[in-house]
Amino acid sequence: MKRQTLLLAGLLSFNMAMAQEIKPYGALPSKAQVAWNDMEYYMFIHFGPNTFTNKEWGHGDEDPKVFNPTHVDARQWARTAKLAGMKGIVLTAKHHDGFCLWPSKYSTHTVRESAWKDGKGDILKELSAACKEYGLKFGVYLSPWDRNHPEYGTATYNQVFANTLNEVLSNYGPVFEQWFDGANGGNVKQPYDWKLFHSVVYKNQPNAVIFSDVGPGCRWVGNENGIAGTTNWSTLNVKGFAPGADGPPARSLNEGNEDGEQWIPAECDVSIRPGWFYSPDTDDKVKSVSHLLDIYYGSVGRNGNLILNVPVDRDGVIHPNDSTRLMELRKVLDASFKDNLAKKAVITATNTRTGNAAVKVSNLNDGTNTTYWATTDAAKNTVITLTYKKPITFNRVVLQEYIALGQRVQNFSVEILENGQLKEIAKETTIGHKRILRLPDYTTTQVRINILDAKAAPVISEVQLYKAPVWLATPEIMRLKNSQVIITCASADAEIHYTLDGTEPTLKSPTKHGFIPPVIANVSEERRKNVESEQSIMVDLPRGGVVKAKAFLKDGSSSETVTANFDVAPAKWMVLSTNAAAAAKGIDGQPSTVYVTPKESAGYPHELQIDLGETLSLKGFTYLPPTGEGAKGVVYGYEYYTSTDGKNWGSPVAKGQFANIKNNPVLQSVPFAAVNARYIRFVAVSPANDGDKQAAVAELGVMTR
Ligand code: FUL
Ligand code: CA
Repeated sequence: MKRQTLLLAGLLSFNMAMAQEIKPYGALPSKAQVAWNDMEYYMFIHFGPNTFTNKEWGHGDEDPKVFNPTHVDARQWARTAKLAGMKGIVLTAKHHDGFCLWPSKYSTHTVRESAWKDGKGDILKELSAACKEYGLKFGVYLSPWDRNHPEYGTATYNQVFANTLNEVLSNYGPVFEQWFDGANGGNVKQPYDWKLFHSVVYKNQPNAVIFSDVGPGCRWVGNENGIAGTTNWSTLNVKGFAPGADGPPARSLNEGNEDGEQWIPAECDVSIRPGWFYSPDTDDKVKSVSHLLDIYYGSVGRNGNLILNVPVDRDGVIHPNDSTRLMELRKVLDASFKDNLAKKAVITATNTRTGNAAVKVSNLNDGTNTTYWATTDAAKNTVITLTYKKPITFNRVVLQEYIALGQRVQNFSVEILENGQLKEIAKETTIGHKRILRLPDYTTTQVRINILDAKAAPVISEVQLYKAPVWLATPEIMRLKNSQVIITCASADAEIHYTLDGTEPTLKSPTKHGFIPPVIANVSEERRKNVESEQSIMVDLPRGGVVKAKAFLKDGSSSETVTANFDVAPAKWMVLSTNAAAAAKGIDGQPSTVYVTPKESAGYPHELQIDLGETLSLKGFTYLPPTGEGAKGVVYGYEYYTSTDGKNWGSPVAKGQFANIKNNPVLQSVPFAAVNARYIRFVAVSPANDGDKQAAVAELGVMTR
């Protein structure tokens, strides 16, 4: 009898413990993936022969002697990353040209064959040591696509690549991330042995997170702009998909799959310049702090990690334009997340789970995401309330889920108390590792977070509120077809000043207000949201030139300076080839209007003939492809002809492929030997996306300087 009672009591307490324990939900992260998500922000470095040849994709036939940085300083890279608040560095150990930044035994296209340090150097050795010194994690990018290796495209190449990987992963200490690039723009397609490659990674680095379109550690976010979906699940369905061209659709990569079968969180990759490799041409095109803030909130703020590329230059250091920008960004981020106002709140919640010692409401505002709060399993519509005696003003909400137990929240909203009434100020979907909402200033004594739907009992680790300082938006410069330059600024009350002689604008530089023509539709949506008033300035620039603009506030504060370089304006240009009316969109000065060849046309090649209306000495051309998700008609192979009479075109003055244009559809500049011409002919030879029959031109331009 006595024994039976004991047994019963034991069973009862066992049942109670079962009820209190939080059952994990769905696909779960590994310990390494949780640690990886906590890193949030780290550096990407592209460095190699392309740094010296102005290329994005080297052909592998370049003389290794071109790689000759004058004073490589990997400690400067690491110091810059550290001061920028980054947690690690991933380096392109081997890009598509096959060039190895270490003296690999398995290649003859390496630093050993280069002019740098008489062939005795090793970039991986220097960087891994510098990372260790500065307390940063170290990661490597190795492209399986190899345009140099003689065995590429043969049955023996996979083993060569496995050996190469093994060499890198066994010689330079711990590696937190192995970056596998899916790109393959060549004619030879090698069937990769991913199983073999992964086994080499895990054998050497069991805690490495493997990046690719389909993970398994983390996934590409589907664009090279660094922006994740507002809905972003860390789970993904990967059956039937492979890295590269066979990857999941862009939307799945961007938003994940709700209830996806594997935990493969998003990593947002983007370069601080238009291209991934250094080029002196982009020294004045380093992204503004405003743009980088959009990226930060669009990645870290949407349950993604941000890997920001900062290319090393020809000297072998991070260029001052880039490092200065990183420090400016750090300053703004530090100021934005300095004082967590949630810590001062009285915090309460409906439906707090009882009987589980780990669950506490006070864990929600203790400043760490290792502790959490949770509801009972049955709870629906849970509310977390932050109450203040005196009103607070905030404009950022940070939420975190305790992801070790799975991603759960599907819908939530934020409300404040205003004049005794509850007012909804935001309604969003997923949270995941971290969600940051950028809001206008709100002043209130009560903030409510409503968890509206969740896959299972919500488990939240942090609720934070901040008041970020206002960041004065950078002016935007654009030129219309009629050669008028318009400068706008999205910050209310800002006064724009500009220069046309390359000097830094000051309060003494010219300022002149015009009106905003309705064509100015291409300011980013993020920025539009906060627009309260806009102003614009018009300057006529038919022959081109450099425009610098800066916004100033009455209190003396100012924005960053923005620079735009224009060549001859398309004011007199006319399309001579077919579909002239539609094709005019390709020469209207507007990046947002795009000429796409008709759907029913036969397919490639396509061409555009233009009368420039005058004879010019041409030194190159520019092609702006359409951007945006699923853009049709991005051109890969091209030929470019010129003529003095519009009839005789001769042989092309330039031909080739726009490297990496599929994933990074930015402005392409192709220089060629100077030639006098009045007519130009752009031939689209092949598409960037296999099977695409259409060709598209957002803008075609000439280079006369
Ligand atoms: C892409 C590559 O093709 C680019 O060159 C760059 O390395 C980028 C990060 O990944 O797939
Ligand atoms: Ca256009």
